[in-house]
Amino acid sequence: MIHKAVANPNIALIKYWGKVNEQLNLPATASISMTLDIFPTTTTVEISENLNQDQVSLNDKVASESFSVAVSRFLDLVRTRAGTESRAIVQTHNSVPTAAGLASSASGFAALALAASKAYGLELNPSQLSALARRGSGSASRSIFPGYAIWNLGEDDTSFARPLPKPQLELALVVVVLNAREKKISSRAAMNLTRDTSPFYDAWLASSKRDLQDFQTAFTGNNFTAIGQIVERNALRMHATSLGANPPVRYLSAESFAVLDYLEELRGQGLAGYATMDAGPNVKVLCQSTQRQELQRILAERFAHANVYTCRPGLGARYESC
Ligand code: 2P0
Repeated sequence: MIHKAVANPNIALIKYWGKVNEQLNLPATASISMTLDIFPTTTTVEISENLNQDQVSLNDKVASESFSVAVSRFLDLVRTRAGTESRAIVQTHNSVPTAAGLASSASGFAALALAASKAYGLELNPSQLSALARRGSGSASRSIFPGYAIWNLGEDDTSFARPLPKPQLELALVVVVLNAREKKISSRAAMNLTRDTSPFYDAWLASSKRDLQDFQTAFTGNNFTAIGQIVERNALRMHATSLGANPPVRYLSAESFAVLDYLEELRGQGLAGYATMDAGPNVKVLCQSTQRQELQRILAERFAHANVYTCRPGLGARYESC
């Protein structure tokens, strides 16, 4: 039987940047995200008793060695829990355009966790599913849930995400893809290097804790200006601690800052967008939903070679039996 699951990417509004346990992907700080309504990953898992190793494909092609190994290691976790050694055929499709520069590990491991746990007969509640997805990629723990999610600290079984109540505010993101090239250093390597070498890392941990509290106050109070300011400063602080690493981790480009400059100018004109950036130069602009199309238009006009997308809070991971 083929088990199919679909999951969407998420963007952290309060970032995860640093682990206390690398093997288990246990975060050093809690994070908050928006699951997007675009670019789903669809994954099917079919157990086959005739295979002596997993067969993994990505976008209809045999997957690379590193991708296949990551999938097999993840399936090993599921197999251990299920008490079986049966191998599986895994097919993954990312709908994110290669030019989008949006990480697919969050949607990918969320979809794989759901499809694989069903295929191997595990009965997991959403918290357990989130904790399992976390083992593949930390940020995947948040893509299990629709809308907004908070991923808490904890031990192996207790570090999972949970949904945040929907705010009255209708928020959106405008994604400005300045450069879709593969990042120079993976976020996994960069966050470890930052933790191990940046003199600003402890300050990041302390400020991130405050940002999280402030964000929750602003979010439950539907205070968009405060939400935007906190989100932008939290992202810049993540990049600041990374810049302090040795060697420095420098993800932002001059053009990323040009977008930030322009957003500041636009805010002065009543078009309110706030920036957040991840492990690359691309800028995601948080705004109120009513202004998303105007922001998309004006940003696409100013940064003419960029691809500019808009999205809103989307669905969590879902299972479709076939
Ligand atoms: C986040 N990022 O909170 C942060 C902000 C990138 C910048 O989570 O090592 O792929 O697999 O747990 O989740 C990207 O890192 O890292 C990430 P692993 P992951 O979204």
